[in-house]
This record gives sequence, C-alpha cells and structure tokens, in this order.
Amino acid sequence: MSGVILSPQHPLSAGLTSDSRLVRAYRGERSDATPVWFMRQAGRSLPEYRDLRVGTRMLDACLDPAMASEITLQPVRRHRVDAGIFFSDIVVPLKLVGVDVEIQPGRGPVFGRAYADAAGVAELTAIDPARLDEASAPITEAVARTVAELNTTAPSTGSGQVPSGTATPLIGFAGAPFTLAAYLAEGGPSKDHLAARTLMHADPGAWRALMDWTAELTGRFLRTQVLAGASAAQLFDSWAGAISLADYETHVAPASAAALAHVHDLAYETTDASGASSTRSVPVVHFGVGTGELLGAMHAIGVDTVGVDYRIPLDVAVERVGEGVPLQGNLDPALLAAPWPVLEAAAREVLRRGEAAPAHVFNLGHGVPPETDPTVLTRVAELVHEASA
Ligand code: 1CP
Repeated sequence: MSGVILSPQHPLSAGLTSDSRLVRAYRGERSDATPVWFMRQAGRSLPEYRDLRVGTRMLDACLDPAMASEITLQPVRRHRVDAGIFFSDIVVPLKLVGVDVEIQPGRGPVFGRAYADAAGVAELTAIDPARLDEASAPITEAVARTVAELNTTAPSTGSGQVPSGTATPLIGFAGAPFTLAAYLAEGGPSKDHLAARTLMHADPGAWRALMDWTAELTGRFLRTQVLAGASAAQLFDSWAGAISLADYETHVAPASAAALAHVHDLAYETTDASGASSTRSVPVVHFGVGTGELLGAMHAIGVDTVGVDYRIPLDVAVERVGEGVPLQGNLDPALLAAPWPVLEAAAREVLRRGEAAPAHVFNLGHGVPPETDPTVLTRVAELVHEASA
C-alpha cells in the first residue's frame, strides 16, 4: 500500500510520543529505563473500574466514549505505566456491524449462533466490512478523548510537565482473524477451539472466506484507532497456540498479514537532532499465548515487536524470532499473587533475560488476573523502572 501520512495533530506526527520509552523500544532502541505496561491493566483488578462499571454491560461500556476513555486512563494514572491500552474488546467490531454478540460476566464473548460451516460463514460474510467505518464514531471519539489526556501525561513525571516526545502513548489493538474465528466457529469461548480447527480442514474454502472477512473487519478497527491517535498497534492472536506451525503458516498467517496491511501504510515524519527528516511507520506488536513454536512465523508476517507469553524465557525467544527483534513480555501472571521477594526475583529475571533482545517492553505473559491486588502492579512498574535505569 502507498503511504498515508498521519495528521499533524497525531501524537506521533506532533512529536509528543515519538521518543517515549515505549515507541523507542518498539523501534529497537533502549532509553533511560525499560518501558512497562500490563495486558488487561484496565479492568476488574481496579476498584475504580468496578465502581464505574456498576449497571453497565461490558459492550455498552466499550461504546460509551467517556466511560471507555476513563477506564483506559485509570491504570495509567494509578500505576504510571508507559502506555495506555485502549479499553475495548476484540469482538467490538463484530458488534458494530450488527453481529449478535454479548460479553457475559465471568465467561467472555457469546454469540447468538455458531458460525461453524459454509452456511454460517456465508451469513456473516454477507455483511460488508466497510460498514464498520460508518459505525466507528464511538471508537474514534473514545480514542481522541483518551489521547487528549495522555498527551499531558508522562510516566516519569505524572500529569503536567511532559519532557519533549515522551508523552504516554496509547496502544490500539484488535483480535487476529484466527482468535476471532475461534470464538465465531464455536459461538463462544472454548478450551481447544475445536470448531475452528475442524472448519479449517473440513471446508478450506469456507475457512478462507471467514478469515478474509474477519481480517478486513479487524484491520479496519485497528486502523480507526491509529488514525484517531493511537501511537502503536497490537494484534492479539491469543489462541494461535492451539494450532501447528504448518496450519498457522497455511491457514492463518496470510489473514493476519492482511489485517495488518490496514495499518502498515500509516506513517509519520520526524526530524532528528541534526535536522534530517525521515518517515517512520506506526509500530506493530503481535502476541499470542502458548506460541513458542510459532514465534518466528508470527514475526514473519511483518511486525516490529513480538509479544512472548510466560512459557519460554525471553533469551530463548530471541533465538526463535531472530536477533534484532524487540520483545515484549513475559512475567507469569500467577506470580502477582506470590510473596514480594518471589515476585521481585522473577521480575528481575525477566529483565535480565530481556537484555538478549535489542529492546524490551516489560509486560506479563498474559493478562492481569481479576483478583490481583493493584498495589502489587504499581510496585512491579516501579521496580521495572528502577532496576532497569
Ligand atoms: O466485565 C468485564 O470486566 C469483562 C472482562 C473483560 C475486559 C476488561 C473482557 C471480556 N474484555 C475486557 C477488555 C479487553 N479485552 C481489553 C482492554 C483492557 C486492557 O487490556 O487493559 C483487551 C486488550 C481485550 C482483548 C481480548 N478480549 C482478548 C485478547 C487478549 C487476551 O486476553 O488474550 C481476548 C481473547 C478477548 C476475549 C474476551 N473478552 C472478555 C473475556 C473474559 C475474554 C476471554 C474469554 C476466553 O477466555 O475465551
């Protein structure tokens, strides 16, 4: 795709977030400290989130710009993390084009039906994914509100004085086609994602149609967030670890690449200290759970940074993705409930092994468990900043 330059007001173009620890790490540079954020940092671990959500269903909260923005900002204010991640869900674009889906408390996304065969896929793909753009106003508004506050916030100084280029960036995200298909084929959450894995082989044509459609929808969702002000994009293929490398490469990777094509053409111009200007693309991160065997292939679809779950150490991950690739991860979330000395030692070990990569963004190996004591997360963020400085 030909390049599209982000608007001059975009935080990357305006030079607000382009030298933040996070954006620098995503382009392979180390800075004064290792950046840190937590997957699922917004949400049930925070009492202020639970208070705000009383009486509002999950997807209604996602589509209320004031609420989605406030929930996104809560963990940034509290933990002084190096990024906000937009409060939304991977099924929001499906909801916005009229698919019957809700998020059930304690369970996750549940659909009105399962899309496990050619007839189901045909019903879904009859919807034009371009319809999403007309329905995306609440997303654009929520991102814009969030970024307006983040632009005056820096992890090192809090709210107010922001050293040049180091405002807190917002990460936009979307579900990868396989992970969305894992829910769609099953009609809801599942352990082994059997329905999707069966459809992939039983009817490769229907599978391909489902993946192509999902890729366009989720790619448009990601693009909307970046255009509205997100400084990085993360594609969550949470359940890709359920399939083999061969299936990943044949039946999944092309659709993930197609989804990312919707953001790969977005770029911004920067001027360095010597006055030379250059064009940079928006950083893209790719993450999945249990994807130790897939890390090389997940990098190969064309991403800047690879997210690693807690099952393999970061220095081993470096061998799998190849040298020169920034990594994100990978403290086992279970350790958040362990005694502090145990947790501290594990966090330091993650930092140490992360030195094998050109740059490292500290994170968990998967999301924050809902019962986590939030003061522990604040303490981990402080530890990461201090220990890496
Ligand atoms: O009422 C609630 O609080 C519902 C819990 C919840 C929350 C807080 C869900 C339901 N989604 C979210 C927000 C969310 N979802 C975010 C933004 C907040 C943040 O990270 O701080 C993000 C990035 C997601 C993405 C998401 N949704 C993924 C990919 C990331 C991952 O955890 O692997 C997946 C797989 C989903 C589906 C989903 N939505 C909700 C749940 C409980 C699930 C998982 C269900 C399952 O286990 O299959």
